[in-house]
Amino acid sequence: MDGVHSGSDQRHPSVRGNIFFASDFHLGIPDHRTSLEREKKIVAWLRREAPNMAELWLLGDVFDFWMDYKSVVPRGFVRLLGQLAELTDSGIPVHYFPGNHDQWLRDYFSKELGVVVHQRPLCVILGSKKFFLAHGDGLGPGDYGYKMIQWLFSRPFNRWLFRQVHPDLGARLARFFSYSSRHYSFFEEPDTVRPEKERLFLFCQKYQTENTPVDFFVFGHRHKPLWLPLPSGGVYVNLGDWLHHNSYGRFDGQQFFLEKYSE
Ligand SMILES: [Mn+2]
Repeated sequence: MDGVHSGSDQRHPSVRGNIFFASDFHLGIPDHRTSLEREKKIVAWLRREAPNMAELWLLGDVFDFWMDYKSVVPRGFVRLLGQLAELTDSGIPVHYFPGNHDQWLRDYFSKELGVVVHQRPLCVILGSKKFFLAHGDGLGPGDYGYKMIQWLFSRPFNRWLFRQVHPDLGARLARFFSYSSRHYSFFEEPDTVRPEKERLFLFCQKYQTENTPVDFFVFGHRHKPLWLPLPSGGVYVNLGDWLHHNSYGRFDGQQFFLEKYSE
């Protein structure tokens, strides 16, 4: 498949401890106080798991808006940023797939925080299982308007142009776009999930018939924790979000669990 890193599957033959997966924290919304409470909860969760954490995979939309300027860091989020640095400093690999809300990442996360940033979906073997990992936006059939906007946003010249806008104004513009996209992804589909209508489910089904099958497709983006076994084998897992569900994935090297954090 185009754009997937699968040529040289990274191999992590033995997993010591747990590999954690989470997405869609959307830090920054709906207001400072609520976002800060959520951030503290996420950090408490990471601290709790850290002693037994083999790896951490962040599957996008960690921030409702993130922009890597050349010399300016967006205000806020210091607790999470500090916690990520602490994890990588202690030798725990942290991976990050930018989502549609935090796609404007350049090298701050890799240089400053030691985080491995993945700009494309990734096929990877973890423990005894094969995983397909991505944020999940733009995959599956249809959705052409959205795909076109994402394509425009991904052009290096357009990104350069956006960085020329004053950060205060840039952040306001981004909040505007981010609102439209959030509105879109939250309300477009009904509450009950019908697999035959679920774009990512259709994507997984197609992928399984055209490629070496994988055991777990793990995505964010949908804001609904989902565990949907595929007819041709494997499971489509959606990590949910931390706006409503505080949900995350845990893989112990053999089995994958979809869990919820409670204090
Ligand atoms: Mn999201």
